Amino acid sequence: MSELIQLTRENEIAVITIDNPPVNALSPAVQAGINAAITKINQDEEVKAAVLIGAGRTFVAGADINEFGKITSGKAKRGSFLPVLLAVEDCRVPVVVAIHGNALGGGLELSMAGHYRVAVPTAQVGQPEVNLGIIPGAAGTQRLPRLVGVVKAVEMCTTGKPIKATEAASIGLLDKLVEGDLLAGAIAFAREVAGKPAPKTRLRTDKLGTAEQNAALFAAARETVRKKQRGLQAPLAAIDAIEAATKMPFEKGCEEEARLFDQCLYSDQSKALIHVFFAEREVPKIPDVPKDTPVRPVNSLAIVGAGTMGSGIAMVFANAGIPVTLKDAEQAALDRGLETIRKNYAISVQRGRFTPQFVEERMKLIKPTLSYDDFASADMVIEAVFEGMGLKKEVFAELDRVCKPDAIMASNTSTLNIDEIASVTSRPESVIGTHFFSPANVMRLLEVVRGRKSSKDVIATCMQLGKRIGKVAVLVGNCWGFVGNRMFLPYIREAQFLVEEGAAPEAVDASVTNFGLAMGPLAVGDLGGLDVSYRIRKEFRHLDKPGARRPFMEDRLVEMGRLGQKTGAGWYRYDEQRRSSTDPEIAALAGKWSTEAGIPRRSISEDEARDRLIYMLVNEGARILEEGYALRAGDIDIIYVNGYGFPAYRGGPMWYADTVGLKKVYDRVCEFHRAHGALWEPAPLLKKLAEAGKGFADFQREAAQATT
Ligand code: T1G
Repeated sequence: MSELIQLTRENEIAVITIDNPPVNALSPAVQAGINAAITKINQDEEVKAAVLIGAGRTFVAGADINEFGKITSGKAKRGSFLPVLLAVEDCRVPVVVAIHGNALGGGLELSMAGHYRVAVPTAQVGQPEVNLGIIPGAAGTQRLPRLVGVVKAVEMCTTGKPIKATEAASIGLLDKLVEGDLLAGAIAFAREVAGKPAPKTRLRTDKLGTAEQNAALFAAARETVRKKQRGLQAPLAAIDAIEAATKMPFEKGCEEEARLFDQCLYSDQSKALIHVFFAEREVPKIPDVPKDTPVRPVNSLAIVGAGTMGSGIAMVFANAGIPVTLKDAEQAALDRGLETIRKNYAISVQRGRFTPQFVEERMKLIKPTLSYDDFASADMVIEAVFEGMGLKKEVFAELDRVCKPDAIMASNTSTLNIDEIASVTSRPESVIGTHFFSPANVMRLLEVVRGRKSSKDVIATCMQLGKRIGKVAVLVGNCWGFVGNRMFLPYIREAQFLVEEGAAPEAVDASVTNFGLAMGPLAVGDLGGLDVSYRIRKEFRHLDKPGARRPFMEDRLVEMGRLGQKTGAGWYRYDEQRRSSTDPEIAALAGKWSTEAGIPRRSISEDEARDRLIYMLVNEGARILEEGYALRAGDIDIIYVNGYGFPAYRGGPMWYADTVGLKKVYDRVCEFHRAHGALWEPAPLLKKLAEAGKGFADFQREAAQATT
């Protein structure tokens, strides 16, 4: 056998072990190895049953996702895993699949071709292919409904969410849960079934339902997908494939699945989602901070500021089991903070995300205080006070006095200069930015802001901490607005210009929500409060390009007291349940103010609005890349997908620009530059790549090659 597949014997039980670190992905060589092992078992009369198990930390996490890019780019042929699965299912002896860690995608499909499945209780099984814009491609949509029924199969294949082994056992997907040693348990189970007829999943039809039951079920499933997974193609294809399982013989169903799989695999959505998958795994790789950089322990956290952000951050760490000391200057503020935390937890319990017991345990981890004296033993402190440099400097001067020598001191600032904050301490190497996104206990994104003097162990600690607290931590540079907000502010500024030039707010927002963003820029402003960006615009007016056009619409709304959802009116009107409606007063105001400002009003197409919003992001992203404030174009994509509701199936702003073609994007930016002036000055990198016929991906590849 190859080193990827070992075949051993425990007396009359054969054991096939897959050993393809890190996740036993089903590369073509692994598939061939499994096939060879089955052939050997069929030829060995002494073998009465077989166990199939994974080495390392997990069973099989699926097909090797690296292969897909090779297939769609023509560098590799799409093989089929089906013959190997048939070989397993038609094996002369019963095959017991033993699962620990994850059996995902092809891993679950492989296990369903086995005659029996046993697992440790902590294992998870699933068909997550839709997260990659594809569907199960090895009869998963044909065998899963045969084992768990159509409803559960549709749910698992359209959401992509794995289920725990305990649930899988309760619905017949697993035959037994093994406490203790998995291999021993699987061998014992194999001995019990040896010599008996082995059930072949593909021959089962008892759970496939009837045509009339299924017709209603599939219609409802399609409706749900269209609502909850707006714009996504793969979940609908998965439903089609499962429907084929209920209407066709197994072989025909597999053919239909293969047709639908290819349709998805070659789609832009799948290429974008696979890019996001790998880009997210590139993010923790910091060229000058090696993977084995020592990290500081973070087993206790202190937070300064019990406002919305401080309370949310306290929940994030408490949820990860890290004790939190939460400080505010006044008891009333502290009480409000704890009340906010309790309310947020109550919502999570109501939604079934946490149990009351879990919440009680977490609340015990959060200790309120009014005094810095309680910070003395904290491994890390996060400052989350009002966004003013003066106050932050006061806080950090105090932290420098009270924190223990190796404490990490982080600021949750969203725009202020980390180096300036660090300058008031005696230990700038321990100062860093940890920019959480509101609501901190929900949004996955965490920008880790590297100060000029932030030490490598502090950076490594914060990047690793990200995964521990369930965040996607992205290292960004200390420019104004870091990466996300530095791109977002010109984006919302452009939205205002569009209204000032004649577009209705709802049309501006629709131009990007139709593109797939979760919310439009004006609705986002109303959600966060128009006074927030108003204050930022005022505070940083000195940074504006001299003579550049400035938006006036939102400032006027704020001065009228229209702050958005919190005042019942901003760009839109809001009822008590904060449901929005368009406000004719806005159109009247925009018309009046634009005329006064001498701005000609015109009708603006959805394409123009969308291009001006998305390409403003891209243009600023190109500057950030060139100036080195983001390590990779993929990092910018991960920031926008996880922090700003950019559709993952578009890959992120930089990936999307590459799919359009940078020459086309550049030409459009030049067109806007001619029409709208200095704010549309093309970024030099965008110009250079466009003229060279390259994309941001080429820039990233060439930069990576240059550093190796
Ligand atoms: N193929 C190739 N590499 C993979 C991989 C895969 N399926 N899964 C993970 N990796 C790499 C990953 O890039 C990273 O590499 C390392 O393993 C650790 O991953 C035929 C067509 C299993 C839950 O979608 O969800 O089967 O950065 O950091 O947090 O019908 O990996 O270290 O160089 O994520 O412990 C379906 C994808 C494929 C599962 C583990 N399967 N993987 O999470 O580690 S399509 C999936 C995951 C398919 C069939 C269809 C997670 C994980 P590096 P990690 P983790």
